Amino acid sequence: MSTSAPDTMSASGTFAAVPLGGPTLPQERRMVTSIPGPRSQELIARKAAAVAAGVGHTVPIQAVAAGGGVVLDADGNSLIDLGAGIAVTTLGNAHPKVVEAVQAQVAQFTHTCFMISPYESYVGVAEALNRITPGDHEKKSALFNSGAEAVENAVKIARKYTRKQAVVAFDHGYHGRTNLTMALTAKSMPYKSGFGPFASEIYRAPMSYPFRDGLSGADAANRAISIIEKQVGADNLAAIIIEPIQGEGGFIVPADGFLPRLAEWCRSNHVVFIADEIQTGFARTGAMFASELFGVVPDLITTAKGIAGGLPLAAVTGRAEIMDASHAGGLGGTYGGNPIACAAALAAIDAFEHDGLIQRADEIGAILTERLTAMQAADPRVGDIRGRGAMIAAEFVGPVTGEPDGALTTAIAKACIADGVIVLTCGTYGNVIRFLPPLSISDDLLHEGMDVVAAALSGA
Ligand code: PLZ
Repeated sequence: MSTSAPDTMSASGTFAAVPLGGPTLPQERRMVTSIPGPRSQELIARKAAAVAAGVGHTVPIQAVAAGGGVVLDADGNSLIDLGAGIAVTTLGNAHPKVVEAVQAQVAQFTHTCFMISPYESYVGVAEALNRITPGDHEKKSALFNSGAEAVENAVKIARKYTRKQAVVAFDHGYHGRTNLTMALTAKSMPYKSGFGPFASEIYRAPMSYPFRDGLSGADAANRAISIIEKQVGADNLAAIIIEPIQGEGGFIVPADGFLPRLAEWCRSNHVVFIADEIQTGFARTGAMFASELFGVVPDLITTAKGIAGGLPLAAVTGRAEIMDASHAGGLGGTYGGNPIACAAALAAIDAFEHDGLIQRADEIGAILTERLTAMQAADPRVGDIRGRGAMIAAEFVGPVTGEPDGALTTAIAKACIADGVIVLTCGTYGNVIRFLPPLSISDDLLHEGMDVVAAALSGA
């Protein structure tokens, strides 16, 4: 790690010479100031004065560029990125293919509204999603702006198709912050507290959480199905929605057999099985979609985050007969499938399909797992290590009690950030650190990041 000031900073303190993101940024952890440095502090103060207090932040820096495996701040610090903007810049920030596609499109036209004057890139993204999502049945897609909006629309579509109303979501599930998706989200603080009343006809079933419930997939599925049958009734149930690996809820990987059994129950009961792959999609888990890892073919799948290399885009993709149940004009939105976001998505999907990223996710996962396993062998506070591909987490517990240790987790995350490594926490009990690096990170940088995590753990 170099501590000298970056040669890219001009006398006036601007970053004229810093390449605008992309893999040409120096791939190094470089701490020039403590975090936050003076320029970052200035921005954080302006933020406090100008931005609503409810919009939080995890890393107190002013980001000025990002690419490969680093985020640069305005003070010249270069932080190792193990969060990818919450699983968004899976390809790497400002990926050259995405930059090129966006630049070409933005100079051509920025908006017509697809519902007014359709354009090719929207249709191209729909075709690509229909092709790469699990299952070889006939599929259709609709595009939106955010994950929450995609989830809202998946529920609309399922209700219209089944002519039923109830929706089941799962313990620890996260589906967004809009009114309907808050109702689907499990955790009260910070997502729901004080923001009710919530949408009606939402019910919650127990998740398979092997580390805490010890149940087989079949037993966990039967437990959930029994509750659904008793408390909701298949006759009333339009859909169940589940993240194949839960994201915000703690990177919970269900036991084998859990998802297939639920999907099969849905099929026999005219209930739409919705896989929320907003966090797990697009090579993140070492498969194009995590559903594939569990052998399930969802009726509907929601995607966002990694889909467009950082531009806001989201989608619902699924069985044509379900997707087509809505009347013309029933689905849409002014910006849904914006042409710049669609151009970015076409470039991103091309990279996901052709640039070896699925394999890279597994390589990154192997390094993360090996490093965390070594930490666990030396420290019983590392209770569980889980995940797939480049979506790996460690759950921290009291070594004797096995109780969640949120305070320890917060302390480790804070120490990592202070030392120039961006990590994110998650979990119902706030006791999970999740690792979601961009797949463009180098092995060396990833190892250096994990060295910092290991030091933070032993110091905490
Ligand atoms: N479904 C599975 O992971 C977004 C939220 C961070 P939006 N997760 C990050 C936060 O604190 O707001 C997410 C997800 C899953 C839905 C969503 C919602 O996606 O694009 O944030 O609306």
